[in-house]
Amino acid sequence: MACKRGALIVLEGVDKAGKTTQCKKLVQALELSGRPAEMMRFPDRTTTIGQLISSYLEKKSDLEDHTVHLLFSANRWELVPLMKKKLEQGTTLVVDRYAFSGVAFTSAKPGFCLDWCKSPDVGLPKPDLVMFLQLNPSEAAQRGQFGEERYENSTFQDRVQQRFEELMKDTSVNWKVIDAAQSVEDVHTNIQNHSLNTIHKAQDMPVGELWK
Ligand code: NYM
Ligand code: MG
Repeated sequence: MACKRGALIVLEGVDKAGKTTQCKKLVQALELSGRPAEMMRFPDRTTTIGQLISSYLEKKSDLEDHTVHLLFSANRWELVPLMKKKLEQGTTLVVDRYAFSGVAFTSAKPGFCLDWCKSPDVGLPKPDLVMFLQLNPSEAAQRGQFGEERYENSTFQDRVQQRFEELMKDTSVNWKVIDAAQSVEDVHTNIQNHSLNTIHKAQDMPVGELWK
């Protein structure tokens, strides 16, 4: 390798856990310390597929449940060439949601099992680290109202949380649970420590394949 590769770092968690805030702070901190880093988020609503997803989430359109699941996955796959390029160039990617959200949200719907939900994402670039921002539902509720988008209600979010817990039993993924009830700064410090450790370890390893 001409240069050390970047790390693929994912933040997951239910809504209101602080993922977006923490992704931004992490990218800023890495950049300040001279480590190239960029933020990505899924769904990426800017692509053609992303626009279909966005319209579904905003309840402007209806899509059959399997169909929308596959669109979320396709939206990740379409960005894989770019992700691989960035990682190879030495840029660390800090990603706001990934395949784990995909599985947790669809499998929270009736009639979907974890295995079916995982299958379209098998083989995606494997995150070197997945940090789960843990926040119990009552604390999340204190952070304000849910928005108007699909899935943004506490009954559904409870089911999503249970599905994330199932996914976290998989020890082939490098999960770290972060207590998101701490202050923004304390959560950040925690996340930064795990990330620096991961960036260091990942640089000499090839990027893996998820769930393979
Ligand atoms: N979501 C996100 C899914 O249902 N499947 C997926 O694969 C991904 C990545 O989209 N409620 C859901 C979770 C969120 C919603 O996310 C939009 P955000 O981070 O609020 O834009
Ligand atoms: Mg949201």
